[in-house]
This record gives sequence, C-alpha cells and structure tokens, in this order.
Amino acid sequence: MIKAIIFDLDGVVVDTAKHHFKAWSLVAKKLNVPFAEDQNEDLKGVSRANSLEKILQWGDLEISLDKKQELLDYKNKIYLNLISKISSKDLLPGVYHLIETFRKNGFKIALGSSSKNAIPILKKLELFDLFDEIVGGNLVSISKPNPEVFLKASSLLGVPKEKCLVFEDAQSGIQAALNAGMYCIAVENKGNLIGAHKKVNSLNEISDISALINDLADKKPKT
Ligand code: B16
Ligand code: MG
Repeated sequence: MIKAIIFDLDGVVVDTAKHHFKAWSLVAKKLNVPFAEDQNEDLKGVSRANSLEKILQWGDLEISLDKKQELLDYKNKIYLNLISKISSKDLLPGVYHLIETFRKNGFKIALGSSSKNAIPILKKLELFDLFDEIVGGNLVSISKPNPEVFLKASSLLGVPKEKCLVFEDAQSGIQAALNAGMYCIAVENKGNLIGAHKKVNSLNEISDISALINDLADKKPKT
C-alpha cells in the first residue's frame, strides 16, 4: 500500500499562486497580451519557460531567445520580490500538521514541484528538514504534465511509483501524477480539477490518515 507522500509546492504547501499570477500579469502587460485570472489556471504547475511559451501563444507572438530570457528573468525578479517576506504564516491550512502526521506514521515525504525556487521557499517556510527528498524545477528537464518530477521523487525515496500518493492543486500536476502511475489527491475549492482519485477543498479536511489510505486502497493507480 501507500508508503510515500509527494507534495506539490505552490498551491498545496504555500499560497504563492497569487504571486505567480501577479508576476505573469506584468509580463503579459509588457507583451500587450490580455491575461485574466482564469488563464492563470493553465499556468499552474507549468515550468517558468513553458508558461512564457503559453502566454506568447495566447498573444500569437514570436520573439527572440534573448528576449525570452529577458522576460523570464524579469518574471522571476518580480516573483522573488513578492515572496521575499513569506514565512510559515503563509503555509496553507493543515499542511504542517498533515506532513507531521504522515512522518510520525512512518511515511516517506518528498516535494515534487516545477519551481526552481523550491529549496529557498521551503527554507523560508521552515519546512526544509521535514522532507526526505526535494525535487524542484532544477532537477527536471520536462515540465508537468510529464511524470518526470514525480518519478524522480519516487526513485530518490526508493519507493515504487504505485506506492506513492501525490497531493496536487493543478490539472497539469494531476495528469503528471496519473502519468507516473501514482495515486493523486486534488486540493482545490473551485471544482475545476478532474481525474484525481479523490478531492479535498483543503488539507485540513484530512483528519484520519488511516481512513484516507484505506479509502485509496479500494482504487488502483490510474495508468
Ligand atoms: P518558478 P508547483 C509551479 O510550482 C507553479 O505552480 C507554477 O505557477 C510556476 O510557473 C512553476 O512552479 C515554476 O516556478 O518560476 O518558481 O521556477 O505548483 O509545481 O509547485
Ligand atoms: Mg501547484
């Protein structure tokens, strides 16, 4: 049965989606591409470079590699500025308690995030030491929905993929977990996400991890 838990970072552990949105809004403004909050849903879980490609597609724009790099650096500079003061106060409800509970019950814990800023963010949140393995955007070559990030976490933990459970807030991340052959719980309160084995509005809805694991045992990883 399930032996390892893999947490997505942005949108599951910490409330940073609004900061990514703000930073991408400024990039889109520079490019004169209309960019609304619902479009930001399509960027969740997607790497920085692939997110820029999507915005360029929405605007039907082609730009040079140098200009792309300039915009990626600009976006990250704004984002880093916006998150400069994040702390454990910005953790999403229930996440700290849930990680601690899984740890006390012998589960391995990993991070599986597209973010290249994952390690400094975990340090700011004072969570770094709670993770057995951390796989961020610097360790993967193909972004979610490709399963690479989660398969790397499973391999580093030494736990087979079919014994891993992923918590995700993005459609691209749910697809990555399913593509990896893992269990997946969607964390969202808008009712937009499809395909996960189970949905919760917030992690603080999970009070009994044995019941949760038993509930998943009746299902199979969807491959
Ligand atoms: P960075 P996750 C993802 O993190 C975010 O959801 C996505 O909006 C962002 O573009 C991506 O990380 C890359 O982040 O610019 O910090 O490298 O949800 O996979 O934890
Ligand atoms: Mg996320």
